[in-house]
Amino acid sequence: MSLTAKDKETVKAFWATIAPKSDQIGADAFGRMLTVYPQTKTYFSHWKDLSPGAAPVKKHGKTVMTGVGEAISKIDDLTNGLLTLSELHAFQLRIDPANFKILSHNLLVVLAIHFPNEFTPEVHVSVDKFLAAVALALSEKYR
Ligand code: HNI
Repeated sequence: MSLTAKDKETVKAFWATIAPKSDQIGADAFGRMLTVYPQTKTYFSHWKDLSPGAAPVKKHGKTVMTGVGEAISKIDDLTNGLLTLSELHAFQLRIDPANFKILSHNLLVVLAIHFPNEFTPEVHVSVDKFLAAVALALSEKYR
């Protein structure tokens, strides 16, 4: 299931296309995750307002997108590139890695909504593979 050169090229080009809307995509995907999969809210119970559009939800959506952007820059070696982030989620935050898949799914949904023309079946496959590889790399430190 490794990313081909073509997948990497497709992901990079698509990410460049969505870059201007990155903050909004992150906020929408993250807010959607909290609403549709309420079990994910347990990690953010220290926030006052967990509803879509709330300030901390928007801010963290942006943070996650920065992480995804970093993953793109390390796309050739995600395991090493995301090691620090994996350690943070595993040891400090203790995020159940099942949640990485849930967030990835929500990101795909929001990308499809915002970019109906650019999010072609071909892009869908490559971005899905990329996010699965990111989730795997983030899960690295759990074993
Ligand atoms: Ni995640 C913090 C990236 C999935 C819960 N997360 C971060 C930070 C980045 C990040 C970047 C900030 C790190 C720092 O401060 O140094 N997270 C990512 C990425 C993904 C992801 C790239 C998946 C694509 N995180 C998730 C998921 C959950 C999650 C699925 C829980 C459901 N993350 C957190 C929590 C924090 C966090 C909790 C700390 C938030 C805070 O500020 O309190």
